[in-house]
Order: sequence, then C-alpha cells, then structure tokens
Amino acid sequence: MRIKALFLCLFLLVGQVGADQDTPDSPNSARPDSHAPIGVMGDHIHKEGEWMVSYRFKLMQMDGNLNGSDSVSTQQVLSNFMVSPTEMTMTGHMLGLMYAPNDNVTAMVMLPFMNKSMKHLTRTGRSFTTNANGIGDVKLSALVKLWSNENHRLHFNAGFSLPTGTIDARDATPMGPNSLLPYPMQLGSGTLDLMPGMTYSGFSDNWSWGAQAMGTLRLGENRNGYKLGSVGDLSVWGARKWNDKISTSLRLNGTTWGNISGSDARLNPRIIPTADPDLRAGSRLDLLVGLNANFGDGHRLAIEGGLPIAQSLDGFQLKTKYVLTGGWQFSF
Ligand SMILES: [Cu+2]
Repeated sequence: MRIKALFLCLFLLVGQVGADQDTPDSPNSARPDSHAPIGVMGDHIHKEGEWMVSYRFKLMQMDGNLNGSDSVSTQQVLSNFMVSPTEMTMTGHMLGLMYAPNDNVTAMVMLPFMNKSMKHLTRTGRSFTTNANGIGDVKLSALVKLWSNENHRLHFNAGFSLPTGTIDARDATPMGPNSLLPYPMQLGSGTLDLMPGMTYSGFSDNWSWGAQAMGTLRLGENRNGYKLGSVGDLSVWGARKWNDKISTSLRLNGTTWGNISGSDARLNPRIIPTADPDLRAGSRLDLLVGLNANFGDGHRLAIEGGLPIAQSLDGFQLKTKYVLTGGWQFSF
C-alpha cells in the first residue's frame, strides 16, 4: 500500500509541473534526465575538473519465502529447518564522491552504511529478530568514456569493491546471546570484488534512454572460508523530460546471482536456510518508476521505487516485496 501511494504521488507531482515549457538542449548536465534513474550507479561521467557529492538512501523489504517461484508457508520451511526467516528489512545510507581529472575519466567512491534486520519464527513458536549495522563494502570506480556524440554516450565502468564490511556480525538468537549471524545478515563479501560494466545513454529533445550491464566477480575466498556468488545485473530505462527541471522514468532491472562456494564452518545449515551456502542463488526482474529533479544550481533530487515482476530463488529464501532509492546530488 505504501509503495502504491508513493507511485501515485510521483504521478501527481509530474502532473503539477509537467505542463509548461519544453526547451530542447543537448545531453549535458543541464537536463534532469542526463542522470539515469537514481537506482543506477555510475551512470554518468563528469566534465574535467567537476566534483559531485551525493547521498543515497536505499530500502529493500522482503517478506515470505519462495522455493523457485512458488510461495512457501513458514510452516513448510519449519518442517525442514528448526528456524524460518519471515521478514527482512535492509536500509542503506550511501555517501558518494565523484571527480573528473579530465573529460574522459571520472573517478567515483561510494561509502555505504548498512542496517539489516531479520525476523524469524522457530519450530517451538518463538519469534525473534536479529540486527546488523555498520559500514558495508566501499566501492571505487573509474568511469572511462569510450565514445560520445551530441546524442549518445558510452562508458566503461571499472569498479572494485573493497572488503570493508564485516563478515563476523553477531547478535542474540535462541542459540546464544552473541551468535554469528548467517550469510545474508553479513554486511560485506569479505573478498575483493571486480565490478566491470558498460553504460550507454541516448537522448532526443524530450526523451532519453539507456542501458547498463554490470557484473560482480569475487576474487578468491574470504578469511571465513567462502566466496559469495557472482552477480550479473542488466538495467534498461527510458525517461521523459517534462521541462528543464523534471523528468520521470521507467526501468527494468534484471539481476541474477549465484550460490556461495565454500562455507563458514561455524554456521549450521541444518538449523536455518540462510546458513546453507547452497540456498542463496536466485534471479529477479524489477519494474521501477522514478523521478529526477534538477534545480539548475548543481543540486538534484531523485527518487525511484520498484516491485519485482518475476523472481525465482534457490530453495527456501525470502522474497523481495519492494525496493526504493532516494538521493541528493550536488556538482560543482
Ligand atoms: Cu556524478
């Protein structure tokens, strides 16, 4: 319901401001849709000497379990495991910094602060919640311009993820007051990860469109004896520029990710599915609606929210209900 209300607000806002002027311009930083929907990272490059600071808020809500694409009840999970996760909320606060030493390369740093909360039910009917908070994996990227003309641009994303997020998060569970939390509650991968990608954007007078393909490849095993699965991510979006300040967007985002190889020997996969390294893989297709606002003085605000239109998960895993990203960006 909350997400439906949000989408309604977006469309009402567009209705308010959408009706007036239409100034065609080139795909420069002046137009609201020269940045992709806010949920896309590393989507744009900057001009020589330009800086940008940003803050993003991310929310992901998960509820109920899936086996493949079929819903399974908590009781069904509990007939196989002692404990079933029932709900999860992930929030992230991300600080970003971009700088372009020249017109062809933009450097980017992202520093995330994460908050994960998972609710559970045990076979004996007891419910409990675990929490993990702290810094996540810091991401460093070089965005390298490959080609651009008046209406099109293409760049390569050379990204790295540093293992700054903990893989030893603990909290109170029925197993003990300071138990190691299972894989999806940890804040980092524990490995150095490569994140190569390609981003394309195209522009006409009032419309724009783009696509980004991005991979996450883990280098080696972390010190707890496992490696998270690789991730493949593909986004395709289209945006309508209503005036110099406002654009709205639709985006399809497909993500697929693998199981964990190896395992943390301290976790018992028979107790809870989140501790089983072979019940982590899945894929998901999200449909997202977004709004970009460019205030023209370097400041931008944007929001994007979406719902999965298809998801398939290995074994028993919590399913995603919705995702939401909001952000402020300031270039100077
Ligand atoms: Cu930027």
